[in-house]
Amino acid sequence: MSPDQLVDELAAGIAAQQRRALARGITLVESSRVADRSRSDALVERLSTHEPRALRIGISGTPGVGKSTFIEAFGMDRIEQGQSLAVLAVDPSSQISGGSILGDKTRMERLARNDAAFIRPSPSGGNLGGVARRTREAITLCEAAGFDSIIIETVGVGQSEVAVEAMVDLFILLLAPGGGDDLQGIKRGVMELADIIVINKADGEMARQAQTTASDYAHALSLMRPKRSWWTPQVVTSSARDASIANVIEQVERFRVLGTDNGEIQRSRSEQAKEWFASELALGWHDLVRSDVELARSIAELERRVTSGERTPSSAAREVLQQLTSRQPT
Ligand SMILES: Nc1nc2c(ncn2[C@@H]2O[C@H](COP(=O)(O)OP(=O)(O)OP(=O)(O)O)[C@@H](O)[C@H]2O)c(=O)[nH]1
Ligand SMILES: [Mg+2]
Repeated sequence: MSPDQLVDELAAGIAAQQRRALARGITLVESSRVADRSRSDALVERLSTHEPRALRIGISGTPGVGKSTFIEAFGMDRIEQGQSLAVLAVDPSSQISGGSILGDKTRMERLARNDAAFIRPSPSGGNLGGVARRTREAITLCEAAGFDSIIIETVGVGQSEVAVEAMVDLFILLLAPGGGDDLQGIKRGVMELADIIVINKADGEMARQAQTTASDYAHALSLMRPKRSWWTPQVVTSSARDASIANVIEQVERFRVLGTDNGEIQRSRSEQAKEWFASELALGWHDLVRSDVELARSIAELERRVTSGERTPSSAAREVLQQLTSRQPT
């Protein structure tokens, strides 16, 4: 099969909502083979739309806080409402721990068996930047395959939340009850990313503690500058065990309706696309320099001179750019 035929076939299959084509398409965008890159770009370009179709939801939280269990409950609820969803599980620790993929499969048992759901673990290869790059494209493919919601699950390790937040419409942070004064060591910067903070496992003995924790966070949030002009971050309690995730669903729906009606979800996507373009350019620049021995050597030499004070940073930078622009295209 010629490369073009492959792209045609996958694009048609994905648009026709075929699982197998979607899975193969995601494998293609995740491929690190140079030869696959242009096909993958062609496929993504073919399938991207400017109009938001699905709601893209990021869900993050520390290991064991209940992300997978929550997503299963959330997903089953959506399915009962006649909707479909895709779950992309990005695990930045997968190389070290062997990943939570097995755990996720068992904890999302009902979802995994349901035809209205599509679950896909994303290996990170230990490179978070790489994950972000490919996960965005996987989202595009899932959206083209017609899912109503796309969930990106990531284990919170600081950096991963930032990467995920930049590719979703709505960011949910799951926290455990308790934690006391230091607010569970959650960095302020991560809290600021959240549209909805869920105090999870609000059941049994932890139910009351969860309420206190929710008040603490609501107070902390009220002192921060809200991320969006049109949405005040919400703090809600939730329990997947008691099947009481209605609080969260209500807020997600409110967000979806508001953000769709006022056009802000669309606007935020345009902004994200612009930033994505900038980061692709920066990454491309890195790749270019790394693969060009002569240029890399010259930069290393200029860096040495800048460090020793023989050259100024700006003139050295200009020299590199001049070298680049004076080249004959190969
Ligand atoms: N009491 C209670 N326990 C819960 C709830 N949700 C999840 N758990 C339990 O918490 C543990 C971790 O749940 P997971 O859903 O696997 O958590 P996770 O955040 O996906 O974990 P990782 O993927 O390993 O980061 C399991 O033993 C669950 O049974 C809840 O709402 N209430
Ligand atoms: Mg999990």
